[in-house]
Amino acid sequence: MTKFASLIAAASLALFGGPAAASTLSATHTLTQAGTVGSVSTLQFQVTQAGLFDIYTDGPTIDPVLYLIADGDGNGAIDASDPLIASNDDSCRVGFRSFCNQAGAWHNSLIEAQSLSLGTYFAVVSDYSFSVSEARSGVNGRLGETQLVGDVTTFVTSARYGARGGTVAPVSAVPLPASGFMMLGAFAMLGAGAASRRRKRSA
Ligand SMILES: [Ca+2]
Ligand SMILES: [Ca+2]
Ligand SMILES: [Ca+2]
Repeated sequence: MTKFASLIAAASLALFGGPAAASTLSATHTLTQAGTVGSVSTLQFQVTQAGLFDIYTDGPTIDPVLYLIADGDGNGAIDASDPLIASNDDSCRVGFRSFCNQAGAWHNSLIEAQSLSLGTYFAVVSDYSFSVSEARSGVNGRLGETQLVGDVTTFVTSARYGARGGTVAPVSAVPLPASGFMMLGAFAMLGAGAASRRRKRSA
């Protein structure tokens, strides 16, 4: 093991100490201005073994509010009928300083010792104030409203719970129809450009 790799391993143990079976995943998003789709961070994950989890934010440049929503109908998107499991505004676990008020005056969010059954969930984060209806819509506020922007990392981990902890697996990002169509359009234009270049070369 290289010195660098052993440092990484030590850091992982320090952060997520506990049995090797512990399961952790995270995602970092850069939140954009109010009223835009990027104003909300959504980490979609799958519980592959039921058990206890902590869901929390780390080192934000925003004042996060966190919602945990289950994908009740299993369609991969957040719907009005998908149940709200838990939420938190300002909290952090004493003694877990890696994510407790790391950014100074700003707080983090923590949903602690949450029991989750098999299924798919969304950990949804944005800057205070952030309502559950805004969480469901995927957009916080309206254009021009004051809202903090910047990075926020969301963690889901069973590291503290040993055999009572569950396991999680990542689910690919929630599809965004509008940007998807824009990308399809861009690819179509690229294709058309390549075709016209081919025609010019063969002429
Ligand atoms: Ca759903
Ligand atoms: Ca907060
Ligand atoms: Ca709001």
